[in-house]
Amino acid sequence: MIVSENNPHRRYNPLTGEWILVSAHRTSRPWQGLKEKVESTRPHSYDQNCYLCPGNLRANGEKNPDYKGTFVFTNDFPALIPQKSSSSQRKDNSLFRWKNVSGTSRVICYSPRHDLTMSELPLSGIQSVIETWIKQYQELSKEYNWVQIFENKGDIMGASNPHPHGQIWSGNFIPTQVDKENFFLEKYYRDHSEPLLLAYADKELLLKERIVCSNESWAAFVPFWATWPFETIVIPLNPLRRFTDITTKKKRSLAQVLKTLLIKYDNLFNVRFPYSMGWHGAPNHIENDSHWTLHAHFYPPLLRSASVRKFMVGYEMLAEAQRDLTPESAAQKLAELPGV
Ligand code: H2U
Ligand code: ZN
Repeated sequence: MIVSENNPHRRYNPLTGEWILVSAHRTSRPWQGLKEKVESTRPHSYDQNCYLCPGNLRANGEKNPDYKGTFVFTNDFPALIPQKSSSSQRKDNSLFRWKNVSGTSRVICYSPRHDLTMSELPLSGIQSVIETWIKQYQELSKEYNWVQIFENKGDIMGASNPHPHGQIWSGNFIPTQVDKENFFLEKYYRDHSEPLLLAYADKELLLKERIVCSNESWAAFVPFWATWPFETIVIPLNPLRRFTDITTKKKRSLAQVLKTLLIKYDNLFNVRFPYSMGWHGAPNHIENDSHWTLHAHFYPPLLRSASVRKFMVGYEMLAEAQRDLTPESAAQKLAELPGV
């Protein structure tokens, strides 16, 4: 280990240029604060009040088809909508800048089953979700610079419904987080002549300190610079810049790694493990994208148990992010758990 684990130290996130404070000794402090509600009953396989179940009415009165696999529809309350005058930009005062944006928001139901989260879907079901992500990405990329595929899972992450679903927001602009990654990935590529994330994954596979699970094509790590207690990053082990580069074989192996990772998450605190997750790959219509590697971030909020979450408050809001549990202990805990 190159850092002294138990002494407070800072780690650098090469994807964002930000530092994080690691104070491992604090995990033993007492907790008398908020305990999250832990769901005690499982949902049924069909819920007549669910706006995502097959055949049901959505909030805007539209009826879902009797779908059998995945189902995608345009969000009835979209954050982004197609707009004509999208290039207009007001800059008459540098303190009050704003831009028009054009885009679209979609919802993707992973399965007709109301009760199964992605970890509980069969491998073929996860593969269908991956195929839907790719198809949506392909279609939306024709028009939009950035296609953000993501999922909020669990009440604690603001998911509005237990029915397994994710979202896709696409727009004609590069969002802030992605712009930051693009900047740092490009800088690393200029300085080292290799993509940052491929170099990082190679090194992690040799070090074996933060691997959660892996196969011949993909690996999940708790990144050295993780902010959330059980944050992970899923990286391909060969060059893949964007979703459309994934071959059939790599779809299968991605489904396997996702399934193992998600089952381990569920086994950690014996709950349907909540998180926000999403995919980052090369933005569309940029001149050079050799520095990009497709990858997924998983940001779970839980810290010590199903009911005690990590809050990003105080020092984190005002100074910089801080974590108690080291990324190495988090990875070890996850690695040791059954993935089946
Ligand atoms: P979240 O669970 O991550 O909030 O995603 C659900 C989305 O589904 C949410 O963005 C949309 C909400 O706007 N929605 C519809 O489009 N139609 C509905 O009938 C209800 C919810
Ligand atoms: Zn449902």
